[in-house]
Amino acid sequence: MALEPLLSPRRKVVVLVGGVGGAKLAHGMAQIVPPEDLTIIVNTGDDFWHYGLRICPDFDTVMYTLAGMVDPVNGWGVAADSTAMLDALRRYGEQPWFRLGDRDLATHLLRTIGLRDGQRLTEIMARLAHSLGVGATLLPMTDDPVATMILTAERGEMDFQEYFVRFRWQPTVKAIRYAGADAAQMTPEVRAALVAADLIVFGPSNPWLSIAPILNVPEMRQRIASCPVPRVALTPIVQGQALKGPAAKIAAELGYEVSPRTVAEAYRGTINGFVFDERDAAVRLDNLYEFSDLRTISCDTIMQDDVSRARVARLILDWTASWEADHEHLGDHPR
Ligand code: FO1
Repeated sequence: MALEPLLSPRRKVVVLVGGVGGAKLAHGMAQIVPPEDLTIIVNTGDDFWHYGLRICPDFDTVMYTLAGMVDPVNGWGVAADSTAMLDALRRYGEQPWFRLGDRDLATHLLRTIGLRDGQRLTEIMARLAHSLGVGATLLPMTDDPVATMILTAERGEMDFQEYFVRFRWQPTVKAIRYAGADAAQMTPEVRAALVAADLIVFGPSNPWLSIAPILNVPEMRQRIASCPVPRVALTPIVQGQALKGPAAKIAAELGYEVSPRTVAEAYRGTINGFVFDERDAAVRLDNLYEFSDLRTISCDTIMQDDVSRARVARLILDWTASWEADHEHLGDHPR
């Protein structure tokens, strides 16, 4: 649903996201940024093989959200999907712990066949997203396999979906690694989007589970850090709690203070702007990056509906547009 037309000058916007939380901001941006100016780079560290199918939960979550067909209750999967395939698996004695709906299955089938035929994930998903009517460009962070692995105190190391879904993020996290990230390559599409970007936004996604895998793709962190444009992150932690999922629990388990300060610290060296929630106005964010002039702003970051998503997106666009009067913060070559 388009709201008002964009008043500030047209800018190329790149948004980095994980799943449900990030998809909300991506959706807010999609309401106010022309599709040809919007690129969403999506975490693929959550991707895994399941019953012979390649599942890309974060990508699909963003795609379904922008297509207006995401399940409104879960925030992932297809709205009003049926479960005949899962029921049939149970009749064979299987105990499927990952809920793949019947319509959702079509996405996994076509993705898996495309990969088997040697196509790149970027190309396959561009085709599927286009078929669903998504106008913005959605890009996997890389075409190469990267797997977020969780070292837990109780059960040793496990892959992300086991930790997140099978064990309902209850095990204690001791460490996280991004297997395959070292060998992954940045795609030409991601590189081109970053080169053209006038604004880069990190969604209110989990810094360790969703954004860090993206930043760990070789070249990614350096390229983003050296973009002479506003690079703004939103906190997923509000009033000591995660907006959704295990961000607060993991922060505590890794020994960090559960606050937006920790989120901003996680992005040190990469961002030059940070959005935190007005409910955390008392949290001291000054002196965060002593020598780097991190700009901060607070607002109501909760994005419950279409209107609040567009409102947060608009705030980021307007706030960062106002920086352009002051080029010093953006490097020598302001866009
Ligand atoms: N999350 C769950 O908590 N339980 C599920 O059974 C589940 C199935 C699922 C199927 C397709 C899909 O695209 C996403 C799915 N998710 C499920 C969400 C997903 O595991 C997480 O939201 C992300 O990986 C974390 O960002």
